[in-house]
Amino acid sequence: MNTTSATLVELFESALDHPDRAFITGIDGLPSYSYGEAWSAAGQLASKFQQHGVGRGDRVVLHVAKSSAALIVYLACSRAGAVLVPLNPGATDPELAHLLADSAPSLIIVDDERSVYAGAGCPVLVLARTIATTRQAAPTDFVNAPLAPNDLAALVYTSGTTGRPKGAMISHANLTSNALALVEAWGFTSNDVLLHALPIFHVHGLFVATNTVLASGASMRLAVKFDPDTVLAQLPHSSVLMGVPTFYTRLLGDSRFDQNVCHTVRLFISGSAPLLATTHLAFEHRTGQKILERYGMTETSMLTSNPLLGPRKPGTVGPALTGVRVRVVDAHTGAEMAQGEIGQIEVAGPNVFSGYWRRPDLGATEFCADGFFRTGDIGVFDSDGYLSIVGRSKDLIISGGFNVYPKEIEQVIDARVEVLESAVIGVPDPDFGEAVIAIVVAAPGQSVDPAALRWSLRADLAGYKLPKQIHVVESLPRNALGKVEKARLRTTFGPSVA
Ligand code: MCA
Ligand code: AMP
Repeated sequence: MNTTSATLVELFESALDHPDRAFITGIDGLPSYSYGEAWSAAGQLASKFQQHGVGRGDRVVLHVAKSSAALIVYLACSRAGAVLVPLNPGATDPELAHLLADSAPSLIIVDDERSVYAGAGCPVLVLARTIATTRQAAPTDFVNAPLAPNDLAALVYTSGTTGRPKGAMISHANLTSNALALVEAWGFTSNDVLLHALPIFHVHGLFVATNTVLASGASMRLAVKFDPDTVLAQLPHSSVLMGVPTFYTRLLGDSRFDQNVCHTVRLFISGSAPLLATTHLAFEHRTGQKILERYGMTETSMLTSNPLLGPRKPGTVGPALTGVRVRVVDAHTGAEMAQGEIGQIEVAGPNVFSGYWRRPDLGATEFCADGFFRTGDIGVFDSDGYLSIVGRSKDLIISGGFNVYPKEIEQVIDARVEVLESAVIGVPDPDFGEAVIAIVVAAPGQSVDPAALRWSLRADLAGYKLPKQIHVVESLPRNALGKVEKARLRTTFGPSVA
């Protein structure tokens, strides 16, 4: 298959030469699908989408808990030529209202009816019911909608420093080129069994995990979520685990996790957040295996990876993947830095998205004149061409592998009558890597009750964005230019957080 010009449908079709092979083996009570069954079910669902007027380029919002059926929706969107918009099942109504208004879907697929969906003015389908009825009624000989590799496959929302989430426009070619690069880099074959315990509303669980399986004709054991008991029971039936660092620190915290439990596993992969070198070494000590760390972004899919066969260096994310260009540049001049010198990471390649949905204004700031995308990460190459990420120029907190942009949380907190202003920071956390905390100043004549404020924020913010602690202060420290000194706040409030 041509690595820069395939569609997801072609990737899927290439696995159909063995239709009886397991694609999804459901655990936790989830249904299983062979490749042939998944193809038929996706066709039946795509036919239903068409009956609702969904055509090429139309957005289909998917707002459901993780399930096998949700992955069938992903495939159905491709067969129908539609653009999948996966949303966090834990998103609150105010978060959803923005995402629906911005993505302007033609169809919404949900678990349960909610009044907020009505605002989108399009049909709403309940997933379980729809899958059940389409499997009985709809024809299985669905003819795929016309599709080109540069057509959009997905809009994935990511907040960024501007506060409100924006949709990264990801094409079929972006996804398939990356899937094939990862199959090559990680040696995936049809004999592999991926233990899938990641959420599927984001790039790691939805694209990295699912597409490497699809592109190699492998199979996945699909768990509803990461749970140590489930993972320990399933590892002996698996050959690969993909996770965020919290998966690995939680496994290491369980005395049942040892060499025996992982004797069938050939590869443990970590990404989405920095894996501490100490975790890498503790893991090797416990299991005899070295975690393979890689680096990527929503906008770019995967960029670099430690090698399957060569040395895996703790604290690095490895060299660039095949076809991906990564450079480290001076923030002011744009000149490329020498090896060993720290600078801004910029990337280009068939995997890199085309821009943000309905935000052409961001093109000039996010992309360089020669097309490289500015990641906002700061890094350095070593003499072997391995990249290390040493910081971020963007104000971002990564908690348990989820990105939290302080601006978004600050805007919600600042809108409370009792609050004058707030600053949201990330502090070291042994479980989530970083934890979100908020420092607030009460409005004149008002007082802030941290517990009550935290409780009220639940109505507006998904669980992982909720500050784990709220501290009330008289005023925020500011520099001469009036900018809040977050580094000082991190020093003051950081180390004491459990
Ligand atoms: C859950 N909570 C969290 C998080 N997850 N808080 C902070 N950070 C989190 N990541 C909240 C819950 O709402 C709950 O709040 C409380 O913490 C306890 O939840 P717990 O049961 O411990 O959490 P969990 O359900 O076990 O989830 C932890 C998790 C999960 C397994 C680490 O967050 C996870 O699966 N993370 C993976 C994220 C991921 O896939 N990222 C990829 C993004 P309360 O008690 O107040 O109700 S894609 C990406 O980053 C790029 C492309 C890349 O490179 O991959
Ligand atoms: P997201 O916006 O969820 O796609 O997150 C992308 C960001 O996660 C990147 O820009 C990095 O800051 C961070 N990231 C992903 N993988 C790693 C890693 N292995 N080490 C450090 N940071 C990472």
